[in-house]
Formats: sequence, C-alpha cells, structure tokens
Amino acid sequence: MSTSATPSANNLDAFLMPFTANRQFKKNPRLLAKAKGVHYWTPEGRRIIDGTAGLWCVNAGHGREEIKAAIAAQLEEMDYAPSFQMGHPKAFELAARHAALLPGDLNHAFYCNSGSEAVDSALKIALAYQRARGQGTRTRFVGRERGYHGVGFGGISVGGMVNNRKWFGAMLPGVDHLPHTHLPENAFSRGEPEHGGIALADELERIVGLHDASNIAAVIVEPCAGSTGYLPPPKGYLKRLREICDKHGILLIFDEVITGFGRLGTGFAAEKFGVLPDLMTVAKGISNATVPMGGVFVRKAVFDGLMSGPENAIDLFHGYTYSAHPLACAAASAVLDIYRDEALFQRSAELSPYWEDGVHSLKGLPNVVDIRNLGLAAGIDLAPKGAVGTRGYEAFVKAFELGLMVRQSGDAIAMSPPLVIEKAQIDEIIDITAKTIKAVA
Ligand code: PXG
Repeated sequence: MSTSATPSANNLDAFLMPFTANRQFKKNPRLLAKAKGVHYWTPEGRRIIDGTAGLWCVNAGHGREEIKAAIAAQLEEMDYAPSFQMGHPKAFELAARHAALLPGDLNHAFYCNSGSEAVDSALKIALAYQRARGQGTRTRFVGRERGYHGVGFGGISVGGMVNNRKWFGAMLPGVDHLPHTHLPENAFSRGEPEHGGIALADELERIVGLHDASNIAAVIVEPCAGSTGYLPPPKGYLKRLREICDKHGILLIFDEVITGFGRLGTGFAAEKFGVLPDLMTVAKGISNATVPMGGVFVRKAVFDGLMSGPENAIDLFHGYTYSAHPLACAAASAVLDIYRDEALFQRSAELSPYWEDGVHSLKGLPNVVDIRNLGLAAGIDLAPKGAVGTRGYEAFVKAFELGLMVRQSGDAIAMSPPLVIEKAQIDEIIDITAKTIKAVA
C-alpha cells in the first residue's frame, strides 16, 4: 500500500485540498475539530475566534441546535427525494418562504448545492430566457475584473481573478469584463466609496457599443465583491448598471452568495442598494453552511418567459440530483426561523458602525495601505513584501496562531464574523488583528 492509502486521521496525504498549498500545509497543518457559537477549537483544544463565519457562510453561528433538530427530523422522515417530475413538501414551502423574504418580484427559486452551481445555473437560465423570448442571439455575458463567481466553467469565465482562470484554457466564449471597482482615490473609505461609481458603470455602454446589445444576455456582478479582498461598490454604481441594462434589454444578475442573508445589514444587497436584479444567486448563509445548498432567485418576467412553451414540455433542461435536497431544505427553513426570531439581519446593521470603527482603528499600523468595510465585513490591504501574497499569508498564519481565523486574498485580509458576534468579541478580533499586523511588519 502506498503511504497515501494508509487509513488514519493523522495521514494527511490522500486528501487533495482545495485552494491550498498542500505540501506546505501538511508540514504544518491547521486543523479544526469542533465549533460552537463564534468559535472553533483545534484537536488540541486551542480556541480560535471565527472572524470569517467559516468561509463567509456560518451567519447564525456554529452548532445551532434548531438546525440540527430540523435536519435530524427530516432524516428520520425522508432522507432523499428527487425533484425531477416530482417533489416534496419542504421544497415548495422553502421556495414560498424565500419568495416572501426576497425584495420585489424575485418570487421564484431554483435550488442547487453551492454558489458555483448557482452561478452556472443563473447563466444558463439567462440564456434560456433570452432564447424563449425570441432573443436567441443574446449569448454573451459581461462579468467584472476581480469578480469571484465560484469555480464552474461559467463562473471562472465571468469571474476576474487571474489565478482561478489562467490554468483552465479557453473557458466560455463571448465574455467581456467591466473594470473592477477598487480606485486609489477611495482608499480608507468608510462604507460605500464616494468616487467613480458612474464612470465605472458607464464602461458597460462601451462594451454594448462594441458588441451591440442584441448579442448580450446578461451582466453578472457581486454587489460588493467578496473574495478579492472586499470591495464595496462606489456610490451610484449599481443603480447605473441597472439603468444601462434596462435600456438595452440585458439581464442583471447579482451574485449574492456572500452578501445574501444579512451580511450587509439587510436581507440582501439588493435591498441595501435599492437595486433589483433580474436574477440573484445565493448559497452559504442560505443553510448556515450545515448542509450544502445554493439557489437562483428569478423575477416574475424571467420565470414567465421560461413558462412560454407547451404545458407538457420541460421548461428548463437543467437541474441536479440534489436540487432541493430534503436535508438542505429542512436546514434552510430552520435557518430562516433563526434569522427572523433573532432579527439577525437587523443585528448585522446595528453592529456595523461598531465594526466599522473597529476595523478603521487599524489605520496607521505598519504596512496598512487600505481598509474597506460595509455591513459586517471588511478588507484590509497590506503592502506586499516580496512576492504578492507573502505578507498576506504570513498574516493569515500568524492570526491563526494568535487565535483568530481570517481570510487571505493576495496581501489583503478579509473578515466577516458570524452575525451573532458580540461587541466584546469584535474587540477581540480587532485586537488580535492589530497584533498580527505588527507581527508581520
Ligand atoms: N459567488 C460568490 C460571490 C462567492 O463568494 C461563490 C460564488 C461560489 O460558491 P461555492 O459554494 O461554490 O464555493 C462564492 C464562494 C474566500 C472564499 O476566501 C470565498 C468563497 C468561497 C471560498 C473562499 O473569500 N466564495
């Protein structure tokens, strides 16, 4: 037997870890063994404060009994049911609850298992809708530089993070990218940056001018870019994108995988910015990350467009074995109860000013070249030290040693604590972050 095939929890060899420097990690692993509330514990029992809600997903905190009970009850009653040409009650109930929660007429839900699947599903729904309404030449997509839309071929094609793209060939044809929204004149903005919003959005007109609107199906953006180091949109940007899309019959897709379910102090970024997309992708907080789940919410016009064929014809030739998995639906429904009963979206809004003051107190520490925040999340740029990402990685490792989980993207550190965080715990996060930044100076 090769070493990788020796079964043992201490044998780290066989697992090809995602987005990880495998050999480096396995020499000095960071293992997590237990989680409750806003904390993780290592196998040795060292406590780590969760500054990132896992990967931006455990919005209601870890180990929620209500979710556990709902999943267990569902497992007892029915473990699995298909959603192709049949259904189960919890799927319909969940979709109706989501429809009631979502802004405007985003009243129809398609379910899948991750944000990546949600994005690919949204792109396919956009194409199918355009074709169904007799606009089948609209096949192009517009994404954005520094965008992250997961790792499916659709998602990396419209995404704009070079390392996620450069390894994987030609990807989807017919994609253009808007410029990213991180402008030097907006450094150290509190909340939405002041400058550049309209000009950045007007770049869409340039792309429309190049290809003609009749060839463009949809524009997809994160309302607030997450993975690339947290880039809140400059004022007026999203409204302007909406106007341009309306003018040209282009669908607007908001990827709310991170911003959805309370991160910005509203249920969804669409509400925060007062801009209604035609389609919205979600994942992460939809199930508090207990059971994998993603979704695409679509507006009435898009749904009706898909329903335009004969009644006995399949409306959308797309779906997954685990679309609306009963365990995911049970979890997502229990999570909605928690969000409502504990008013967690409001709590996120109420904590945001405190969080903002906390993260901006780090200005002036060594190598801190920008700090951005919106809602209960923030990005901190550190000046590079040698190769890009070296200082960022050192900060990530140091923070973990000091008992704090952060995310690293290049030399940016991102933080997005669970929405149940207490002010004293925010203080602790800021304190450890300050120590970390000094340690990697
Ligand atoms: N869209 C957005 C906006 C995301 O942030 C995805 C799609 C893909 O979701 P899945 O469930 O397929 O991973 C994401 C995921 C980070 C980090 O460190 C962010 C994500 C995933 C892992 C790490 O910022 N976002």
